[in-house]
Amino acid sequence: MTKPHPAAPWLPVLRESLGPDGYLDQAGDLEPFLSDWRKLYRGSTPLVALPATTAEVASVVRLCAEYRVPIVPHGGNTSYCGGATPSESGAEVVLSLRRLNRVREVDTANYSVTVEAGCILARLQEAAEEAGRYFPMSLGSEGSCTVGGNLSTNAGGTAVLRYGMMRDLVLGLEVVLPDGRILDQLRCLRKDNTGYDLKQLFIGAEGSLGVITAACLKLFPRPAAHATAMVGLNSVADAVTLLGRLRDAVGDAVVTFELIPAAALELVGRHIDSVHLPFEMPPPFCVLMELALPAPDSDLVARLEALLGSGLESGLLCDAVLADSLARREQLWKLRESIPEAQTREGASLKHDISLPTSALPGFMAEAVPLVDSIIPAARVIAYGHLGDGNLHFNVSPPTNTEAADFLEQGPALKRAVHDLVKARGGSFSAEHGIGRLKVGELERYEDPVALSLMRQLKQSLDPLGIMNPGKVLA
Ligand code: 2HG
Ligand code: ZN
Repeated sequence: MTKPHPAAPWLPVLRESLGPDGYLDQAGDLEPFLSDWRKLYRGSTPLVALPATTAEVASVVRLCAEYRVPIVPHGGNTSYCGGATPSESGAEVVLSLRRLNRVREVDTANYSVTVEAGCILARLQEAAEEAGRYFPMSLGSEGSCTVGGNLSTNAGGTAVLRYGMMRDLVLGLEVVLPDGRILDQLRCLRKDNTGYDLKQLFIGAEGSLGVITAACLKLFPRPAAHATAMVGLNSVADAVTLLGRLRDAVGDAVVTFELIPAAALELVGRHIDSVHLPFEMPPPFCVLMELALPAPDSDLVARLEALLGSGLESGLLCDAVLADSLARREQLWKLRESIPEAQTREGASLKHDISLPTSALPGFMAEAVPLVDSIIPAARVIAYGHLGDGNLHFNVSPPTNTEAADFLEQGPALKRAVHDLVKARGGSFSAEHGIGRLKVGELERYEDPVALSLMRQLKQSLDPLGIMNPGKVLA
């Protein structure tokens, strides 16, 4: 596909249909839409469409289908895989959902909320809170990512252990199909066995099968009691054992269980202002854990304290701090949430968003760390994150005093080795960040051929013109 001629017939038609507030086409205004959050890609586009209603999205898509113009749906631009960035061809229209951002309805008795795709996640959390309810999706980028992006990438975050991924939070969906028809599955039902569950097709499809315009999502009782702690451990195996003990003791109250290796805390301590490192002697691993219950429960902290006490006595834990105030809780969370930024400030890094059965993580780590060292001697493995979900951000920083370019040259070999090992151990090379443009080749390489061919058939039957986010998810 090549850049449209400035007199391409569809440009004025699109402008006319959207109205003066409904698009951007000046170079300065287009700029923020041309590159992804990680700056892996830089594309180009003649126009960013800004429809404000589902009907307007449908008419943009209908016109694009008529003129065979590819569409790149765009939310908060926080994708880790370049899923919302136009290609370099300059022939694709960006479709920003940011004006389609209303919370349409909170149904407190049904514990549900109907919200439009461009709504910022933090705004949705507030709307739930204002209604005395709770929306649990919690991400580092929640102040700028959108519900449509969360749905399209099936976002994860730090409360998956208790509440599931975005897919698990969806009751109904409204989608504009690649031919401009509106698929109305916006039912707020927990039970609905009426044939194929079509909405699931569009969740995690990264805009390649249609444009999600609204969703009905589950709400929950607001947690009223919290207990937060950071503990020190000698190994990943001990962390897995601790998780089992916690779940046995308090069940679903375990919301968060995040692994933080010493190397990650070291980066945070060096690069992030006003952090308080919890332990004088940094243990090989820390875990940030949070328990929560909907009803006020003054015992929750005491129960966690007792559990940690017996963990210390038995030698499972080497250290522990319990948050005894809101300020302390926030300090502990800041240590975890600052890791991505600290690693970015440290310089180049190679990221692998992997998942395995939680039980397989210790064995994986035992093999993966020496494997990294055999490819890039003295590279620093910063494998952190959602251990409770079996999902680690197996990120690698260069050995100290290494040129970024020399290090990054090893990226493809490292990725191959890490992903091969993940595959061999029954895991996934994309746990929560999606495929986007970055991992199209990985999907081709690792996905079951029957699954891949079904995916291609679905793409072909829903989007025969190939105009929905081309080059993302599938080549
Ligand atoms: C997190 O869990 C994010 O903090 C970012 O998913 C992970 O930077 C990363 O690799
Ligand atoms: Zn993550």
